[in-house]
Amino acid sequence: MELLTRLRNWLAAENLDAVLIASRQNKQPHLGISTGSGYVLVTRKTAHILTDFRYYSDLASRSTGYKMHLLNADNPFTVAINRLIEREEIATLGFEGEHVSWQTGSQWRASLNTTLCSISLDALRQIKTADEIARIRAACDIADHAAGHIRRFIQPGMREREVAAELEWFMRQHGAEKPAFDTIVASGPRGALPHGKASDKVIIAGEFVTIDFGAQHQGYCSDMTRTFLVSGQNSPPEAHPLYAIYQTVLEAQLAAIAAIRPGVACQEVDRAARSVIQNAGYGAQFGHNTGHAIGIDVHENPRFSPTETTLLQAGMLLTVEPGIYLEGQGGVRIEDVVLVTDSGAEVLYHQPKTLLLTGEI
Ligand SMILES: [Mn+2]
Repeated sequence: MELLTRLRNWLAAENLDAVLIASRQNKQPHLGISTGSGYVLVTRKTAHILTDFRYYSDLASRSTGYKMHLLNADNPFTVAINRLIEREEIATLGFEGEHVSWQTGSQWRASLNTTLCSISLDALRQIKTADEIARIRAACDIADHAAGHIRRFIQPGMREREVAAELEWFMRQHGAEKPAFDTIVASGPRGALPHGKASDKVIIAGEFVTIDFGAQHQGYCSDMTRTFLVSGQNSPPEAHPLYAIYQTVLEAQLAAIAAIRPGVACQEVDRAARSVIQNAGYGAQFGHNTGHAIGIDVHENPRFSPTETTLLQAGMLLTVEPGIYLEGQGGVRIEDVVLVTDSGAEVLYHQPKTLLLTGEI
């Protein structure tokens, strides 16, 4: 009931009689599954799930505290909602304007007998419950384990796509429902592409390879990046031409983590990382945010961006992932998921962050 209590406190604060939830991500905590179909309606006193034949019995068996409504040709959405609007005297109804298409919104405005208000439920998802933290922790454990496996697996001569396939297979075998997003494997010059999805490029000895991936577990995501040096050349990691930028990214990543604690503005954490990279002369080669919140979606709010003024609170989970990208040469990114605790930050991964060679134990 914590979820509904939180939502009803929010309804009171927003002066709304009810909220109609249509987005996959905001329905998930109510439904227990991820689906784009169906709706959740929460009023000050009651809660409803409206869905069709395909989901009805599954959702009815999962949910407690919600009245179930079967949508079909005799009871279409508009009729069912208008009946509830009348019965529960809903004068103001919040809906997720950023998730509802213009076409649907226009139709609702024309057909629903209430005043519609565009709202965002993002803020309600920023502080995770103990159950959500446990699920994200488990998703992170799968990724952490997979990072160690894939580092030992990578050999010169493999294609990036083979590495991605092995990584995703491993995560599935260890409890992931699916990858949290398209796996990035970017080797050599492709490392300069921050979102270089795994390609047919062959990985060569002496290249850096950046792997950015995550697991979805029980509906929650992890997100992790490590950059490795591909073995097969005899020179030590310290002799690599990109070693200095690796060390700079690592220093920036550690500085950002050290800045995290409740009450600190997100932009201060971004600044902690960005100033290290700027002072090393690579400010222009770090063209993205330092991190983002994570949960049901891989990318949630708030962000560790230069302009984000949101203050950190215990129970938030965010990534810390600075990088440096040198066009034509390669790149480095290192990413952890961090839980904001009462006194600071807990990093949810245990894999080392020093520059490591692939293949070795
Ligand atoms: Mn990320």
